[in-house]
Formats: sequence, C-alpha cells, structure tokens
Amino acid sequence: MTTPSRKPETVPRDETIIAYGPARSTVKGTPLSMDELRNIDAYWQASLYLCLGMLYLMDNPLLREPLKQEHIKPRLLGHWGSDPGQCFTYIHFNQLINKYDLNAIYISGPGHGAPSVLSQTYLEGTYSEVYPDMSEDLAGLQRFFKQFSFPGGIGSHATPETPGSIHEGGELGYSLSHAFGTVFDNPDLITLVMVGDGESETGPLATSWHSNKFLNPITDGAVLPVLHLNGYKINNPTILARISHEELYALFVGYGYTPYFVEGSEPESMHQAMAATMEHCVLEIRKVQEKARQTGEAFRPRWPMIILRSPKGWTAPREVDGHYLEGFWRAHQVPLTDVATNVVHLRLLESWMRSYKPEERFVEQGRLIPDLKALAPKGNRRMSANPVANGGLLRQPLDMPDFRKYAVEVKKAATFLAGNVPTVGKFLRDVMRLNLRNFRVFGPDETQSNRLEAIYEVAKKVWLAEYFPEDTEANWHCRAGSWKC
Ligand SMILES: Cc1ncc(C[n+]2csc(CCOP(=O)(O)OP(=O)(O)O)c2C)c(N)n1
Repeated sequence: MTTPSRKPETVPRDETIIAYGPARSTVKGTPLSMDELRNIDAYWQASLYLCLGMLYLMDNPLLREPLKQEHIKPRLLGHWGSDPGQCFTYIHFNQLINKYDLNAIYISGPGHGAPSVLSQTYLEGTYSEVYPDMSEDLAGLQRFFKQFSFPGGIGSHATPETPGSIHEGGELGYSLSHAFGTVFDNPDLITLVMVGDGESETGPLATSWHSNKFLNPITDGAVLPVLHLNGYKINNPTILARISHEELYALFVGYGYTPYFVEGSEPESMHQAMAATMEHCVLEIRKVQEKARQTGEAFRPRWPMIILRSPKGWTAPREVDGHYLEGFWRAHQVPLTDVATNVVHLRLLESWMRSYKPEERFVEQGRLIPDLKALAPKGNRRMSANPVANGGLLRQPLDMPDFRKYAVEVKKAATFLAGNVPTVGKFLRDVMRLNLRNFRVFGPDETQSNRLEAIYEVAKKVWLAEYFPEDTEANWHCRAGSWKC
C-alpha cells in the first residue's frame, strides 16, 4: 500500500488496534475540573446501571436486597456491547448543550443498543413526563426495567415510542442519511449521530458519508458523526477496526471530513479527551457556519467528525470462564445469559451491577441525586425532548396550490398526448414555489430523465461539490431564493 501524503494529525502510534489504556486523542486538553469529571463519570455509571437493569431485572431495581434469581427476567434479550460508548457520547454532548445553548438531537445508528438511549431519556426526566407510570422513583424504575424487551412492554431497539428517537436502528445503515435529513433547511440544529462500525459496512451507510456534499452551511444545520469503533459487529471483527490508523484517517479525509480520534479505555482520561474533542468539533462547526453566513458564500468545509475507539461492552467484567468479555465480540448482546440458573454468574452480575454504585447515584426514593440531575440540559434542550424529534410537534402544513388547476383537459379521447409525469412536475414546481424552505424533491439522477424538470424553474440543484459550466442547471450550489446566488 502506498502511504497517503497527508499525515494523520494524531499522536504517532504503532498498529495496535485494541482500545486499551489511557486515552489517545487528536485534540489535547483537560477541560474538565475534578468536580465535573467526577459528576460526569458518576452520571455515566448511573446510565450503565440502568442499561443493565433494563437487560436483566424485573424486580429489586436498586439492589436494595441481594440479587436473587426471581428478580431476573425469564427471557433475556437486548444488547449491551454498544451501550457504554453511546451513553458516554450522549452525556458529553449534554455538557456542550448546556455550555453553548445548543439545539441538538441524537440519532443512534446501532439502535439495538436502545438501553443507552432509554437510560438517557429516563435520567433527564423526559421518559417519566411522557409515560407517567414510569416515574422517577423505585416503583417507576422497576416498571421501567421490566417493560424493556418484555411481553406487553417495549422493544429492544430504539423503537418509535422512545422520546427523542426518530431512528429505530433495527435495519442497520440509515443513521447518517436520517441525520442529514434532519438538518436540511434547519440551520440552527446540530444532529449528533452515532454510527456503528458494523453498520458502516452496509451499502446505505457507506454512501451516506457523502451527504456532506449537499449540506449548505448557510441554510442547513450540521451533523456531527461519531464513528463507534468498538471493534466487532456480532461475532466478527469490523473492517474499519482492523485497518491501519493511516488508512482509516485517509478514508475519512477522502469523504470530506476532518476525523478527530478518541481512543482508549481508562475512564478519567477518556472523559477529558472526549470533552476536549467534542468542544473542539462544536466550535469548528460554529466557525464554519459563521463564516458562511457572514460572507453569504456557501462553501464546502471539511466538516469535523469523531472516531471513538472504545472497548465493546466497556466496563463489563474483563474475563468470564476463561474467555474475554469486555472488549470482545462476546459483549455484543446479553453477556451472561444463564444468570437465572447459574448462581456463580448471578453473583458475578450482582457485583458487576454494584460496581456502578447505585446506592450513591440514586436517593432513597429512587430518583437520581440532585448533583447528577443538574448535568442534564433543561426543557426542550434535552435531546430526548427536542420537538424536532418528537412526533411531528413542529410539522407545518404545506401551502398547497389547487390540484384541479393542473388537470389535463381531454376534449376527445385518443386524439391528444399528455405525459403524466411532466404534469405532476408542474404541480410540484408550484408546491416548491410556495414552500421554498419547507419542501424538497430528492432524486439520485432521475429528476430530468423522469420528466420532472419543471421544478428547476423555481429552484436549482443543491450541490456543494465542484461544477462545470456545461452541467445542466448550473448554479447548483444555490437554492433559488434561499440566499445570495
Ligand atoms: C442491515 C442489517 N444487517 C444485519 C443486521 C444484524 N445485526 C444486528 S446488530 C449487528 C452488528 C452491528 O454492529 P455495530 O453497528 O458495530 O454496532 P455495535 O457493535 O455498537 O453493537 C448486526 C450485523 C441488521 N440489524 N441490519
């Protein structure tokens, strides 16, 4: 392989691919005070406790008594491997929402790691607001745990009833395209999207990295992708986790991003690295948007993205029965499947759950302690409560022309030719004219050939890559009427 000419902007390292040890990161710095660090880590541990609670428990939610087999769900179904990295990412972004008053939502590509998203919606209070019986107390927590992946309860993926979720994630591959869809014509929004390294191997995901060529920094918001390199899909390693650092870096530069790496397993330094990296990315996004909006020139920047290389099932027991668990494929779904019958594993699960110190994270009545509650954003700034991601709260009716106006008059049958699609094209042209900021037509390359070309009378193609004068409908990087062209 020839070495790419552009050198990685990260620390020199060998080709080790296991994410163990203190953090290595492109962005340096330790922005968190000791108090912030302690609280963020405690919030993360509370989240991980909730994830395990959802996977295993139907009773004894805060382990106020020794864990017994009758507290365990009869059928264990769900995913642990993805959860720690997803919670970690979500929690760090919360701090930036607070600091910069960001309008943001979260999309979970590996939506099978739903406990991560659900734990966040519960801790920030949205879940109990939407479903009052899942209250923030012991009884509510018990119901919250039990309903997960349980008959009559909720699914094991980020299903639509999850507050703040617009992406179920069961069929892998669409997280990034959904994320870009949310920010088109939504200039204030940042969509944080976790992309699984397994998910990255699907065709839809692989091509959707290119969506940045359609993103206008003046009229659109921004997407912050976090590629979650936890190393495995189900039983197999992922390709992106097993290529060299240089290749990985070059790949994402080639896709038009600036990749920032955060790699490791040691929590303290990982928190500092993630905090510094995410803040850097948010400031980069703001810089790009300010420049484009002040000059009125739409350009295509090298948008920031994060590559998070953390162990699969991070913080799980390292080894069980002579096999590695944390950091390996065995951590993908429910790690200890026989706790209802195997007392040794039951005790192991109990000590694992207790390692997150539920008695220090939750008050007597079962609610998160105030110091940790204070870390979550408030009101609609909570990603789980953002109206953008909740059931059409922001839906606006289109201003519609009267469709009858477009009827083709047929005076005598079989004497006259009219195409159905060009006729629809005229209708869509007028819908677009009346709703320039709220209506788009997407087409891979078939708009003209399928005879919808009338829409170009109103708006040109959106395209932030290069264009040549002979391209049809030149002036591509503008949407007519949207900004200075
Ligand atoms: C299109 C598609 N192919 C296969 C699967 C089966 N599947 C479920 S989870 C999974 C692994 C996903 O790996 P990754 O995206 O890296 O998520 P994580 O490791 O964080 O769980 C696969 C292949 C699926 N859900 N969708």
